[in-house]
Amino acid sequence: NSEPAPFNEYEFPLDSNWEIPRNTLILGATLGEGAFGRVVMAEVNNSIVAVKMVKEGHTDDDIASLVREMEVMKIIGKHINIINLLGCCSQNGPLYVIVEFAPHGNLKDFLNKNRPIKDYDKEGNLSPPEHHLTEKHLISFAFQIARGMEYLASRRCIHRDLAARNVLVSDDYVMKIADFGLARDIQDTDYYRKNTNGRLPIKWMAPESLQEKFYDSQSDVWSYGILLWEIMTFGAQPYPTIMSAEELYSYLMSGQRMEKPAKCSLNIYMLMRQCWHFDGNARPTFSEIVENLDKLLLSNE
Ligand code: ACK
Repeated sequence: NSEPAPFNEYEFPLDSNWEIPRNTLILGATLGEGAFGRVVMAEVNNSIVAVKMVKEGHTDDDIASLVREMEVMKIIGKHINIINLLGCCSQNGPLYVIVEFAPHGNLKDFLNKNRPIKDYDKEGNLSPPEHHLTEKHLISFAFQIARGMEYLASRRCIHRDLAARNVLVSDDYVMKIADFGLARDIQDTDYYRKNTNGRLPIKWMAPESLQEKFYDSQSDVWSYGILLWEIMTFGAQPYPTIMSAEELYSYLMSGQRMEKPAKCSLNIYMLMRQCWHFDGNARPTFSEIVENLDKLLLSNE
């Protein structure tokens, strides 16, 4: 004599500051699926939003992670260079966490798509692509991400997985840091495995994170340096020949670092190298990075 399954699997406390009536939300296409959740495009009050939810076959832990992510976003507050929380549907049905929609997808794919391609005309001359990204665009991307990270760091938020794949591109080339509210189980050995795209997330990790699983804002700065390298290479793979965490750690221990990308000014490369100081305290803070890039942008005008 089994009980019928309840319609609502879970109950959440109502937070009237954020609750959006479920019937005002029109769900659309799935944008993608992450480790524990799904992101769906939706419309609410004539604007496009992104909705985070758990997948079928989720566990209680998956629900708890989504709730935690939402609560972290509430506490952190708004900034132009992060994906902001817009609201939620938490009553009488599955939990929907409603966030800003970024129409141009993740920064890595965006950079790959906008890679400068050599276009030869009939005479065999090189012609510039119609709307190509200039160095100034690239530095502005880096500046905006540093601003978002400066804000997160000021709110005591450590990202732990800052990479171009976790930055989303909004209209007018506005950069928005995503997934900063995710609780990352850093004890999880899966973190050292290749992700679904075959990338090793270890390549963004600071030595102290690789070695001792230690994370703070200064280890985020290391990852920011790798992200800066991704920007200046239009989304290339860092350390293409390195295959394991052990190999990466000894490479870094011996003082080796990635070379200056071909189309990268010395100023920006110097900033990358500062972010890759073995000692976290010797790396610049996000505020210092913002200041540095602000000056570079002004001098580039
Ligand atoms: O990397 P993507 O193209 O961008 O694929 C993932 C997928 O959903 C699963 O996370 C995309 N995505 C996540 N959040 C948003 C958002 N707020 N706006 C647009 N796309 C998003 C993400």
